[in-house]
Amino acid sequence: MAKIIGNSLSNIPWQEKPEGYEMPIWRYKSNPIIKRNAIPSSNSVFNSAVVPFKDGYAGAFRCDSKSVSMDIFAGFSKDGVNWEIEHEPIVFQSDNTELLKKEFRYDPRICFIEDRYYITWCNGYHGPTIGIGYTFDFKEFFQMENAFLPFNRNGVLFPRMINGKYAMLSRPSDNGHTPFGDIYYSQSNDLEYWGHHRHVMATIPGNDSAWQSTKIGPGPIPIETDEGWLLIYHGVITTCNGFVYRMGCALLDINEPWKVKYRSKDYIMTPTTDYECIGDVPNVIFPCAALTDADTGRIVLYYGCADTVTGLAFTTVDTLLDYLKANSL
Ligand code: BMA
Repeated sequence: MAKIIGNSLSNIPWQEKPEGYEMPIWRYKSNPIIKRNAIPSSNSVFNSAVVPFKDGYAGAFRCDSKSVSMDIFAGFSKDGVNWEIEHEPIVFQSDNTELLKKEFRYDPRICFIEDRYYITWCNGYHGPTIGIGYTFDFKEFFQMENAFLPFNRNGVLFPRMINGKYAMLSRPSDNGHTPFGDIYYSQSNDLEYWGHHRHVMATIPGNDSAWQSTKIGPGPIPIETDEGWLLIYHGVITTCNGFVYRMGCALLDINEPWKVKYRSKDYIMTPTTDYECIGDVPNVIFPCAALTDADTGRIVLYYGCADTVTGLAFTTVDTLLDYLKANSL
């Protein structure tokens, strides 16, 4: 039995694995939990992040508007399934007005570190880069310096310092629908200046694990276990009809997370349902958040479906690690 290092969260959403189901991740039966028109202005609500907050949950939601501009909105839930999303986007405060200029904001992650909730997102500042801000209460939000120069996407913080430094995974990219991309690890003393970059994982060329041959990117905040950091990530293949986004996982060394102990050869989840295969961008599943319960080892994933709606899926730390070890590259 592997152990999740973290809090007990006995009230996370949960459904048992269906009888005879073979894959390591199973879907919530009433998916999608958030529909495309969840707020009056939205065209789509997907690729969103949630965390435990007070006696329920809070989140940062990617809502693309009916003019199809991308922004992030705060939301609240008692049960993690039924969400009330604010009708106006998050407004960040900063003393520096240059920072607040934005072309777009999308694909948020939320990470509680020490005393506050840090939000990272893909921030349009002369192209995509990693924005960072924080909140204590999901009412007031403060923006910090962008972590990197453009171009970068998928900034994902670790939930504690490692070797005395804050740590972040990211995926350097280009200014468009990037046709390449590996995962890197960066370190910081203050969450402002990032360096000591390490390469974590590359795409897999050729035919061996082709679902992750074009680009990969970190998903939810890495889950600390007694065997290492459990990272769930997305992997992309280029087909004659465009990109297909699937999910994989890896186990990273606990003290040197740029060292990969296991990495899934087979994907752990692939678009199969109507709401994953049909939408604004078909055949996309894109995980951005996980809730975990240390007592039971349960993991609840929040993932964007076809760039249109938001789904919920379940697994456990043992289910995922057993599958990973049996199917590692
Ligand atoms: C990526 C990001 C994601 C999106 C995905 C599939 O480049 O823009 O937000 O889900 O493409 O379209």
